[in-house]
Formats: sequence, structure tokens, C-alpha cells
Amino acid sequence: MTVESTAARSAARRSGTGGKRATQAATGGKAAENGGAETPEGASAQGKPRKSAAKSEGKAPAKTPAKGARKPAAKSAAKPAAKSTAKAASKAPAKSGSAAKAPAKSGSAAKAPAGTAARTRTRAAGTESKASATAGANGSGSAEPELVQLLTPEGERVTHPEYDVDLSAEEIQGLYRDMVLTRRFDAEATALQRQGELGLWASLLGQEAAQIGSGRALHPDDYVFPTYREHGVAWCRDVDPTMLLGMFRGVNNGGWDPNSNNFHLYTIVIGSQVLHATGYAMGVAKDGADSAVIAYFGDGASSQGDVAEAFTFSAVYNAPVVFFCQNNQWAISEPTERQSRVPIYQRAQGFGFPGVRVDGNDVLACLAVTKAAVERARSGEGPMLIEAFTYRMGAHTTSDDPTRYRTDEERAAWEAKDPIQRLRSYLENEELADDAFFARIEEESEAMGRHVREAIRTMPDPDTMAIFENAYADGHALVDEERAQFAEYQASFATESDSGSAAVEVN
Ligand SMILES: Cc1ncc(C[n+]2csc(CCOP(=O)(O)OP(=O)(O)O)c2C)c(N)n1
Ligand SMILES: [Mg+2]
Repeated sequence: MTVESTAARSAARRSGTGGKRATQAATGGKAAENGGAETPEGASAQGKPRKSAAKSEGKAPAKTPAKGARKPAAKSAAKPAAKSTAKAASKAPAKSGSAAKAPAKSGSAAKAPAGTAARTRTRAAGTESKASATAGANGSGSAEPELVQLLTPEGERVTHPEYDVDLSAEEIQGLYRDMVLTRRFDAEATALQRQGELGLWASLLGQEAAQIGSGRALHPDDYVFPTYREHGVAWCRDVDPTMLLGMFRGVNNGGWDPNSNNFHLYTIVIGSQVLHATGYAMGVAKDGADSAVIAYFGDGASSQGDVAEAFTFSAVYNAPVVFFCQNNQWAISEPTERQSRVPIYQRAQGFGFPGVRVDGNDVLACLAVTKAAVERARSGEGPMLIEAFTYRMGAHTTSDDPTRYRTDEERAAWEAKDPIQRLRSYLENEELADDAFFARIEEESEAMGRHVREAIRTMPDPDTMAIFENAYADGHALVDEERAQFAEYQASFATESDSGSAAVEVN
């Protein structure tokens, strides 16, 4: 496990900005305070229209705008008259200092291969600059690949030669609404865990764009295989958010019927759902159906044998499956550098299908790339790997303490690339949404919070004997024995008043 020194941690904490701005963006109310903030490095790497675009191997249908061109605002929609007052704030000068000065000290650097220390520093400063990434973890001396991006961290619309989306203002507003409500649901669930209402929660904070962008690219008849963090994708599949809480409260084994929304149950066994998705996709192909399958997994899961097997089978059988890897930079306390010597998306090449890295904090880019990948799968062109380059802003789960292994500077650098604030800046700058819209979303977000709290507190406890159900389809002698033992144990708690004798009344 990577544990940095106490001194480095306190230095980092002193100069960090903490999680305040992300929370503000979540509620929409003060989100403008976060607008446009970016580290100098981030600004130079990502903050201007692209001169060149990532050369992805995924040959998706291109709408081919002029290379590097600034994109005109979204297509027709009733433009709100009033400019949001947040606009000025969103042009605030970059708040940067701490990230640049951050002591990029990590206990792992000393033990890591030569390239790793340089890369860790690069990441801690929040830059994806080519120069510093050259000595990257892959050790090959090749430059860090660019991301497919359609919206810069400052909220400026840019183009890409291979991927694009053409959305109305209402559709873009819809993506914003999805992300804000998902974040609010997630924040509520985290709070409920802290109040003892849930046993555990795995937050998606920071990964909203990756999940909403990819989730909204799917058709109803496509099938989704999630991990345990895909709350935003579940939202896109119309799974009742409160259903997601049951398993984390320990009152059911999943909570929803996967076939109602084509959204499989959450999977905790890392990477296993990627194989399930591949098998399912092979079945779809055998049926001659024209739907696609998408498997979500993390950077850590990419090291699992299951994922490699899934890649092999999907390639050989040309299965209609999209592998959507959310590289949130950490697998609990292990950084991505410990998972792969090459960028994750490049692994696809060795298996014989295309891979592409997309800015996972850019909802438009995630939508465009996933749309292209599922179309490709549907039309019989086989699998594709998407690496959504993003960041887990919170802890791995509520049982984790990320201050043990990562710096506040790293988190702050990613906070400046917040997916919700970025889209808000775009909506405001292009006058695609007015104050009334943001106020409505804020109200809806509050209502969502109330609904979730109410739902969890009134969620019925299961019959404790139900734990023995569904272990074997036809029953099993050992389970029968354990059931009997447990029933006896439960009965031992019966009070005298339960049995109706010698009850003593106390006034
Ligand atoms: C097969 C298996 N091994 C180990 C674990 C313990 N574990 C739970 S989450 C996790 C890290 C997963 O990281 P990543 O795939 O990057 O997903 P993230 O949590 O970052 O979304 C591990 C090792 C597990 N659940 N299953
Ligand atoms: Mg991860």
C-alpha cells in the first residue's frame, strides 16, 4: 500500500483547497464560485481550443468539423434572455498556487520504476502536459496520449476530427440536470451512511460526466453491466435511485430486476461483470439482435484476468460489447501506475480492437465517444475499449481514508476540472440556460434529497430468515441445517412477554 509521509500530508493539506467547491457545484447554488478555476498547467494543457486531436484507433463516424475549430454554440433553442449572474464569476482568474507548489512526495516513488516518480509529480500538479508525461509510467518514452475532448475545463466548446455531438440547448440542459441530481443523490447517500442508515457507500463524486455521458448514449434495448459505483448510469436507465440503497443498507441482494431496465445488478467481484457482459453480447450476436452491451469497470479491474479473458473472447467472437473503463486514477489506494505500463486504452490494440481515451470529466465527449462505440457494436464491427480519464474525488468507499495515500493538491487539481461546473460555464457563457433554469434544478435537487432520506428511513427490514433463500435453486442440506440453527438462535431472544406468561407491567 502506498502511504506518503505525515509531513508531506500535512504540507499538502495546508495548501489544498479541500472539497468545498465540488459540493457547491453539486447544489448549483454557489457553483459559479468554481467557474473557470484551473491550474496554470491545466490551462495550458487543456484550456484552449485543440490544435490537434487525439488520434484514436476507434474509427467512429466523424462529423468532421474543421480541425481545432472553436465550436459554435448549441443548435437552436429558445435562448433565455437574461444572462446568469454567475457568468462573471465563471471568468474568475485561475486559483492555482497550491497545486504548482505541491510537494509531490509519495512513499511509493522511491520504490517505483524510474518513470513513476516523474509521472506522480505530473499528476499531482494536475497536468497532462506532454513534456512531463514523456517519462511516463510506460517507460517507453512515448508521449502521454491526448484525450478526446469537446468541452475544456473552462467550459469552452471545441471540436474533434473524429467525434462530435449535435445537441439542442434542452438536451445539454438535460445532461446538466442528470449530473446535478446524480451528485445530489450520491451526497445524500454518503450522509446517510454517516448517520448509520447505510452500512457502506461507494461515491461517484467526480465521475458524473463519464457516467451520464456514456449512459445517455445507450438505447433502451442495450444492456448494461455495472460495477458498484455506476449510480449515474443507473439514473440514465431509470432505475429508481432508492433501489440502489437497499444492498448498501443490507436489506436486499440488489434491489431491482435487471431485465426491467436492462441494467444488471451491481457487481462487487472486481472485473467479473466484464466477462458476463461479453457472454451476454455473444448471445446477442447469436440471436441476431442489433442491440449493444456495455461493461463498466475501473482502472484496477483492468488488471484482473477476467477482463483479459473478456477482451480475448469479445475480439475473437466479434461480440457487440463496449468496454467502458473509468480510470479514476485509483484502485482503493493503488494508483493507476501500478495497474498498467501503458495507457489502459492502448491495451485494446493487442487484443485486436480499437481503444480510445476520452476526457472523462467532459460529458459531451463521453457521450460522443460512447455513441460511436455502441453504434459500431450494433453494426457488427465488434468490441471497443473506452478509457474515460477521470478522478475519484471522494474516498473509495465510506470505509476508506484517502488522506492516507494521496495529496490534497492532487484532488484540488482535479476539482478545477469539475464536470458539472464545466458544463455550467458553457451553458452560461453561451446563454443556453438562465438563472431560472439553475434555480429549478436546485429545487429539484433539494426535493431529491428529501425523497431519498424519507425512502431510506421507511425502507422495511427484511425477514431475517430470508438470508437462506436463493442460495441454491433446489435447496441444500447444509443450508437447511443452518436455517434451523439460526431459527433456534433467534427464538432464544424471545421474551417472556412474547410467550405470553409472567409479563410484569411497569408503570
Ligand atoms: C476479485 C476482487 N478482488 C479484490 C476486491 C477488493 N476490491 C474492492 S474495490 C477494489 C478496487 C477496484 O478499483 P477500480 O477497479 O479502479 O474501481 P474503483 O473502485 O476505482 O471504481 C478492490 C481491489 C474485490 N472486490 N474483488
Ligand atoms: Mg479506479
